[in-house]
Amino acid sequence: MYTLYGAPTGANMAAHAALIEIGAPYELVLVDIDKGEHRTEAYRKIQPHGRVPALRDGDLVMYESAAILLYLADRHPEARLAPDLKNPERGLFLQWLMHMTNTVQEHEMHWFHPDFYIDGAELQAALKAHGQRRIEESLRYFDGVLARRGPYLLGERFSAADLFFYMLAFWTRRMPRPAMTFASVARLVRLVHARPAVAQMMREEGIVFEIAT
Ligand SMILES: N[C@@H](CCC(=O)N[C@@H](CS)C(=O)NCC(=O)O)C(=O)O
Repeated sequence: MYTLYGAPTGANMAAHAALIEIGAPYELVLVDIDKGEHRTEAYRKIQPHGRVPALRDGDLVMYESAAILLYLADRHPEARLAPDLKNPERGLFLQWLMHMTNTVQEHEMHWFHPDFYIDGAELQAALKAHGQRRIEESLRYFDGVLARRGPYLLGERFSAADLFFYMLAFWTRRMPRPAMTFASVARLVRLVHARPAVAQMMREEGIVFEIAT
């Protein structure tokens, strides 16, 4: 039995959908960020940095959404969420997952939370604008990759990396240039959005994301 700690629309979305794809029993524990539950001493014993998500699997407690996704994919090879260790596609899978978490997700953080990085309204506005430009550059880049060898990040094969991509794309929905305005990105988002596991994840988190499929 897994326990996933998360907040609606938080960085837990991809791991949450993966748990459903896998069909493993899990409990979703919602952490109320608005009430500051993520900063309590009790929650910091689970996630020392006061962030969501975190995953409990027996004695293991771990965090970082991409690491959780990889862990789940590897623990359940039958769900085919990641190419296996001997498959050369594994390299690309890792590349996309790492690139998304340490580059694209970071630009999104600059847009959502410039206050985490720098003090002063003017500097924060500049960082936010910079983040926005970098996100758009990333989306344009992914759009080209997916146009050439989509519809998924690994071509014809769906993987956990697509769940992570979906989460990042979802977060852009209120940005000046949302992911859905890039044709091949939108095609991937629609495919992932149509998966029953993703629909269930959205229901369980109480998220409404209406896109034409
Ligand atoms: N790199 C981390 C980032 C986690 C993260 O920033 N989570 C946000 C929600 S999306 C959070 O907990 N924010 C609360 C806060 O930082 O105060 C991951 O992907 O797990």
